[in-house]
Amino acid sequence: MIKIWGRTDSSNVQKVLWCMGELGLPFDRQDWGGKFGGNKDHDYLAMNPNGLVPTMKDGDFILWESNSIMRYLNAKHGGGRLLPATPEGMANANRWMDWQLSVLNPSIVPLFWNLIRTPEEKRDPKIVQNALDKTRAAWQMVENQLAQRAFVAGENLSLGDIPLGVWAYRWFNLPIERPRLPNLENWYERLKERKPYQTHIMIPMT
Ligand SMILES: N[C@@H](CCC(=O)N[C@@H](CS)C(=O)NCC(=O)O)C(=O)O
Repeated sequence: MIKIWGRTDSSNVQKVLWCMGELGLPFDRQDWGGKFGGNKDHDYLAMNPNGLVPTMKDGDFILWESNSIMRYLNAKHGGGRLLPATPEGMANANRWMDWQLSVLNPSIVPLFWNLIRTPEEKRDPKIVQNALDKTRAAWQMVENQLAQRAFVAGENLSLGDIPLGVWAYRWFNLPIERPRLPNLENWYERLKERKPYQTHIMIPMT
């Protein structure tokens, strides 16, 4: 049984849970990190020196970094079906996974932290505005990508959609003004129809 350490409200844990849901993989998850703690314990740090969640164990194989865990699970237990078969298609999906880490995350995380995890009187309007501007620009890129295809790397859901879809749920539920991005909205509607998305992503934001 694949083992996962990580709390269910972590965006990075959610990626892995959604991925396992798409692949139909059973798993044994333990609440870890955040209010549950445990992530700075000696034994945990021996598995994941970052002291972050998620961590995965499959047999004797231990892995951290959510995007790498998804790539591993898809290759090892999913027959690669969550990535397009061609090198170009695969690179495209991988590119959006990397882009989530390098561009979308630094834009949207400060917005999420200020609006959801910071008491109103302590919020910094400058950080919020700056994050909002950057996040709108980031989603506009996804909007353009989705003009020609149902999902970011083609007509089927791929690993490229998962890191973006986790944050799309937060984006569409934050108390902010959003520009009209019809392709992004239609893609988000398609994600919301998926059972693993409903189970692992569409939960209260904390
Ligand atoms: N790049 C890592 C980032 C992991 C990460 O930042 N995890 C956060 C939760 S989203 C964490 O462990 N925070 C500390 C905690 O939960 O106690 C990944 O994608 O797995």
